[in-house]
Amino acid sequence: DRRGHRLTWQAYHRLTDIHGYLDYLAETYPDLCSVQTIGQSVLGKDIKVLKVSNGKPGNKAMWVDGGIHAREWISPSTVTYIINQFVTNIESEPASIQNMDWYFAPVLNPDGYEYSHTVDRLWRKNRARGVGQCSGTDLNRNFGYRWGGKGSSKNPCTETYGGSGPFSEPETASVERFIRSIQNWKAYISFHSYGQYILYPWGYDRVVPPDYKDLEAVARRAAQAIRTAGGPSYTIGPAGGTLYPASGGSDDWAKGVMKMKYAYTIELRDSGRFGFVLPANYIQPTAREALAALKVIAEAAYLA
Ligand code: ING
Ligand code: ZN
Repeated sequence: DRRGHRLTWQAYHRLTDIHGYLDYLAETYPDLCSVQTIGQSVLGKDIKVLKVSNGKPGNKAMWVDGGIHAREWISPSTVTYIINQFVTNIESEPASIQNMDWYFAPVLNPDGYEYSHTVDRLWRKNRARGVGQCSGTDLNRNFGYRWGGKGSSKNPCTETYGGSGPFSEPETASVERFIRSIQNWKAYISFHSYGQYILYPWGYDRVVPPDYKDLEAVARRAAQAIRTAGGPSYTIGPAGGTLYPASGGSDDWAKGVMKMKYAYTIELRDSGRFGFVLPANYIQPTAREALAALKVIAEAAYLA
């Protein structure tokens, strides 16, 4: 097939291969999968979302994204691994997975992802041209809830530059527009690396939302599922209090503005030995445990 093709999880893939895989799924499983381009990056690359749905009216909706940060290659790989498991095994999955509208965005920062493959392996931000010599906005400081507060910078030369305003970047603006166009969201999950954390709002400061006990309980069960799947220990807690305060994060916006109850940022492997440059032989074990965690969140969202 010229357009779509399969993928493996033994190597990290370039953007065109990941997009080709999404197209392949839509062609091969038209009753289950569809691909939408929700917008374009700064440099004009497509931002693609794969919807996996049995089409039942009244399904709840779940959002899963990866690749907000360019160098965190394990994140897009994990999202495509999860997609593959769901699509090829849908009839053996529980109701919480079958009767749910899934929206997967494996690479939200396509320019940065390609730049990290071709120029600078440790690039984090998007590729917006700055005013001076510094380029890039941190997309995980550019979402519109408590934008510009603690843990984000006004200086375009820093790694946590939040942009000129909330949703100033086409990548985040596309996500906002798309998520606003759909109702019935129950959960938002964003995969990052590294550190092995399951984090929930708030990120903007060391405070928690009123229903944090629900988020904490589900996070605890998700971390336990990771251990049961043979994975390592993941630390759970509110992002601001557990890692560091960071305003303008995607999960804060998902919960604070879009009212998606179960909003999580999952920091995948490892705990620092390889960091962002995680060898490809870790893709499958890492993605397998992430799938176990996601299933726990899906079950809670299904019942919510
Ligand atoms: N860590 C996240 C970051 O954007 C984070 C931590 C999580 C911030 C949730 C805000 C909300 O800095 C990585 N590794 O990107
Ligand atoms: Zn990240």
